[in-house]
Amino acid sequence: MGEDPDELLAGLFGVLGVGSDAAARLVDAIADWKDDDDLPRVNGAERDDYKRAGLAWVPRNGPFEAVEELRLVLGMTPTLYKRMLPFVTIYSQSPRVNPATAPLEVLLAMPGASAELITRFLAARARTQQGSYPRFWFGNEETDLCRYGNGADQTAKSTIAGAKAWTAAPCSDGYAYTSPVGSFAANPFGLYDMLGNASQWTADCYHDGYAGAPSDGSAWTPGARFGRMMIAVGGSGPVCGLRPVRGGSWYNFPKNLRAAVRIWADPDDRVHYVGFRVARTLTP
Ligand SMILES: [Ca+2]
Repeated sequence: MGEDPDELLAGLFGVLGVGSDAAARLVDAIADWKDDDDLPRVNGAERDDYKRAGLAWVPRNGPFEAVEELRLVLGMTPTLYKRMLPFVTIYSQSPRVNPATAPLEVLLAMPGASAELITRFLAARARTQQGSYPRFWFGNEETDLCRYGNGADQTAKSTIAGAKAWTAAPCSDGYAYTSPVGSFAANPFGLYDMLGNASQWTADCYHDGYAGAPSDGSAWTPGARFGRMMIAVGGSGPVCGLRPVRGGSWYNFPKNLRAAVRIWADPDDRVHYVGFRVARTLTP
């Protein structure tokens, strides 16, 4: 969504119940307050208008220095000022909306926003809050892990020498080490072994965060910047040296049997708990 400040303001006034004519006057008056000339916009107000209104002050003709200045803009009422206060702030640069934290009123004020779109967006945003998803794709119970994948479990504890002290799932999945593909229940997409058994190589280059990641599900390879860990292990130059592995393995305890948990590894590494998934692109 675009973020033209005037459109954003007009939208906010609309959400706050201001009629469109009054909103247009306020938007222009606020712009006139900030711009450095004395030429009023079509619906705006400059020095002469303030004088004609009998006010003791004139527009600043510069950026707002405090949000309280809004009270002085011609056409602003104390009631409206109070109502818009929670949704406005003074920016040193151009106004921006942070969709991750913006309240409903501001989201609705964004150009192109519709109630339906914002409702869907808020539902999606709520799902990204901590605790809004289960630990595992099938729920939260560690005792269910043994139905859906092969992790460090009671079988491993009783079979593998030195595993007695492992933190393991409180159930037996029947396999101490790797298991044949498809030994456990599939997920709702029909995919097997999405947690446990062997951790999966991914095509992504390792990044230390998700900012800038592709949103279409494609591998994050071009222009890979260094993650902190790549620097820590002495990587040099813009290469894709480390790649994430995900999903956990027969060797991992419940905390790490999740797709969201990733570790990095060098593609040259050969580790007994890391494998790869063969995929085929189907044409409809
Ligand atoms: Ca196991």
